[in-house]
Amino acid sequence: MGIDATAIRPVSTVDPFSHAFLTDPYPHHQAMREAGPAVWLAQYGIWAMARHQEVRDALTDWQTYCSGAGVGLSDFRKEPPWRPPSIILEADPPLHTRTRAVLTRILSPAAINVLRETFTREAEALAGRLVARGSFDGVADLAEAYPLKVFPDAVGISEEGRENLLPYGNMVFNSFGPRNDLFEKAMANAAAVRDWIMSKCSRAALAPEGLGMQIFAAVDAGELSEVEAGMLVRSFLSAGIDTTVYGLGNALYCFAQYPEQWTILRENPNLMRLAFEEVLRFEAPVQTFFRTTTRAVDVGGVKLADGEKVLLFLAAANRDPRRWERPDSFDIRRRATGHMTFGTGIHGCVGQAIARLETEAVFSALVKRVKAFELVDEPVRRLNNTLRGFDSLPLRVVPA
Ligand code: OVV
Repeated sequence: MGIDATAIRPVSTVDPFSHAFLTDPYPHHQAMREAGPAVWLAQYGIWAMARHQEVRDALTDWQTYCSGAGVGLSDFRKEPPWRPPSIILEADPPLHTRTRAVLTRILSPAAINVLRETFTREAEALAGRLVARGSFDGVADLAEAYPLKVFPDAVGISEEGRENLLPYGNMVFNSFGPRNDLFEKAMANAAAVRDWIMSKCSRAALAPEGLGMQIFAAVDAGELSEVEAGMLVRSFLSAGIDTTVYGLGNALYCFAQYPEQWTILRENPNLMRLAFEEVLRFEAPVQTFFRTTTRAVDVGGVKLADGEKVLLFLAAANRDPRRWERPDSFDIRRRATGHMTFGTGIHGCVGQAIARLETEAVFSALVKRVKAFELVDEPVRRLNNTLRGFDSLPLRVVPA
């Protein structure tokens, strides 16, 4: 009872959702890693973890660190969520086990490989057009254009209204943070965007052969209800676009910033998969996710109570010097697998095969055609409470 004289509580006053932090998070990540295995963020009354070991341990212990109370700052047990919770992302076993099994099957590497021909053809055509133009915006013309074409096609949704997909992703990923300016701005026009998304999630709206209709096949097999199937299509449309858009943009940025790494890739195209892992480690498109404790837990001597929000800094784990040599250098030849950008454990990214396929298709098409990328103007960041990436990347390419 009473005060535990040995208890330690590292504290930080930093706001991880401020413009300053989001613009350049890396010095703050370092400070949080050095402050302790878990750090109390006084401004929000939450815990944060920034070391690789602790982030990994939390992600692999879903019994202690649950997702059902939401994977953002908001605690769904205390305040109503802005939309009905995702039945995969914001769910725990046993519900999660059942929904996850369906998506694991539909998005398995073997199932996704069926898309390779189409994805490659689209990437070759787009890369050909852009390299012929010579200069373009790496974000609008490539990082957004490509996923916005191939992913909705693969899911099987209509062409009409696809301009709602990016605003919806912006809403979803900003909503994991506090109700700050980024959140409020993303929610402008929320009702119309949400209505369009939901209208695309029904059986009637989906093409017969797509990934969306494959979810409805699981209803016919007795694995899901009709309503649950629609909710999982919503998960595709929530998680499937912005993540890859930001990932492709960050990859372009890395290769423009470190041209010698592009040269290495051109000389060894077999490094493609490793190179993508290194982009994900070095400039993680998804920076953070929250969990909520289900019991009191001791994290390396720091005591967390039951029912507390824990902010997991995936991107800080990715540059933890306890885990990585030269963590702040972008080196496509390193073994970057083990980064936390896809998470790990039962909630580890279920769409990673399709993310890898998109990136491989785009960069295989570029590696044949582009000798070098040059930034012709300052890249402009697009700040987001969860994602890290760009609003524009004014690029010129030197053709191969
Ligand atoms: C991984 C992720 C991100 C955002 C939304 C969802 C999943 C969802 O299931 O809605």
